[in-house]
Amino acid sequence: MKPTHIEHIGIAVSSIEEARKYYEKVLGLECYAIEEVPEQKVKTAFFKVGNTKIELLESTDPEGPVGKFLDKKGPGIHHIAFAFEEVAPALTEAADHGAVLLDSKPRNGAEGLLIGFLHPKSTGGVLTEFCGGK
Ligand code: CMX
Repeated sequence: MKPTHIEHIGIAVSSIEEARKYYEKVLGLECYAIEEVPEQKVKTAFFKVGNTKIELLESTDPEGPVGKFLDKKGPGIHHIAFAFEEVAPALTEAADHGAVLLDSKPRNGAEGLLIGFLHPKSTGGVLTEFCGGK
């Protein structure tokens, strides 16, 4: 099962208010949504670039996934998200090929999409998200 496109690239930032200046002033992109996701312990800001989005991720808790990432690696690319027509079979197929699932079945993510993460140790060091429908 092939992804249809890169849905978004997640970028860990220390502060959305600071980081958004680059995307808005240098790249000329428009922030179309800012949303807190308490269960992920992040605040997010979204920008569209064609069919793909940039998701800025600011931590709301040092013990959350982005808080720990920032502490260890500093700001930078946190994850890449691939879009699939159907997420559940894509996750099953990835697991059959040796990927380690952080979500054994899809859960609800932003913008009404289903999402599931793959452990970076099983994807060449890149935290990977599958997202899409069904
Ligand atoms: N990219 C690449 N490697 C990463 C990583 C990332 N984003 N986050 C952690 N790692 C590495 C760690 O550096 C560590 O490497 P070493 O063993 O070489 O030191 C390894 O993965 C395992 O780290 P860990 O300490 O066992 O695990 P963590 O507690 O840091 O958790 C992870 C890592 C990926 C399991 C966790 O962050 C996770 O479950 N992520 C999925 C959910 C998520 O990231 N949510 C935030 C975004 C939500 C959104 O987009 O809305």
